[in-house]
Amino acid sequence: MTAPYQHLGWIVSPYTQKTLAYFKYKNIPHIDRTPNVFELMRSTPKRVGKAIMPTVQTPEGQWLQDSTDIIDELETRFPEPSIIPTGAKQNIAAHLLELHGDEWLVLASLHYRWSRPKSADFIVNEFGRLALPFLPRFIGRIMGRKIRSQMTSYLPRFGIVGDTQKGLENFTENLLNQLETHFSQYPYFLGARPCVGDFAMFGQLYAHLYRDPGSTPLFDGKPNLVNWINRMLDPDAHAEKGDFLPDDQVPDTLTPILKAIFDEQFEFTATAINSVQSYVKQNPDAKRVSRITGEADFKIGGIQGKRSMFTFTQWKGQRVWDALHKLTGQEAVDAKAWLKTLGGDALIDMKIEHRLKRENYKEVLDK
Ligand SMILES: N[C@@H](CCC(=O)N[C@@H](CS)C(=O)NCC(=O)O)C(=O)O
Repeated sequence: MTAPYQHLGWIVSPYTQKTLAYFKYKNIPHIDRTPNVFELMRSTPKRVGKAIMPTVQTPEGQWLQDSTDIIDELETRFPEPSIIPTGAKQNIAAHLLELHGDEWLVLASLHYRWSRPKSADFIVNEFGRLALPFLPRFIGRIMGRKIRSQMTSYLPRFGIVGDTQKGLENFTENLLNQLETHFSQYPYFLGARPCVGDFAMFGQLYAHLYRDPGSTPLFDGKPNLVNWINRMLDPDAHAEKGDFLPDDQVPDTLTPILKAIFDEQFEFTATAINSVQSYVKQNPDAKRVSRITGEADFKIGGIQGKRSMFTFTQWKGQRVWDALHKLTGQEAVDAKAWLKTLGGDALIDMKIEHRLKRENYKEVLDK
């Protein structure tokens, strides 16, 4: 018998919850392991280049990293039921939601975790318990505090400082209300089957916002959103494997969410992608682009801030761009007309001449 997949990560990590939910939904035989601090700091960098989670080892011994690469690879190995819709609009919507969960909702996750003393205290304990399971709690807490200072040192580069914190709360409250309305009518984002966007959004919503005690009350009075979380957590208990909505329908209840993505996140995404494009134009011999390409203005929940632009944003944003720009003929015309109703001009007009790909767990220019 072949060894099952090994899935490594911590329950408190949103990207780990994303891939774990995927393994469960697809019924892929796997062992879910919690790496301790030694495995994380010493072995993981040898396997995938840095201390990060989640990581997955395939039965052949290959290591996969980045939740998106993990899911993409497993989709080729376990294609049914696919979490990537084939309808043009549904496919774009699924990838916009993926981008939103992975690259934008993470700001809210970080903000609430570290600004709510009840959550921060809970997480210091969790970090200690997960990193050093064999040592007494008080030693675990020392380690937990060390990880907390590393994590909170990242907040300014994501623009999570000063007034934007109020913006993040406006954004989160609106989003959760919109999700409650949506899930009161549909089991998943695009009907009776989860798409790649369900997994990305679930990771953030569950691992941080719902599970951390300081932000759990955000879910009060939102039974339908909580039911969706429970479906994502335990797909076996909700066994029927349904389909995406017919005729490439994207529910109207997603319209406010998609409009907000274009109004705020996508504007920043386009700026970050342009900065990579200009860098390559000015440095035509470059093989790599640095991980951070500079600072830019951004807006969240109506509040303006400044944050770093990550090259990674292009790699993830390319997936949405591909979903649109692979279309031809009437399908492309219809998709663009639909995107215009959502304020998606930045996506329609975006030019990506210099693409990025992932090689050895890093983003490099696709030359
Ligand atoms: N883009 C990566 C992000 C993974 C990630 O940021 N993981 C966090 C935990 S949720 C981590 O390990 N951070 C450690 C670090 O970046 O130093 C993915 O989708 O897998």
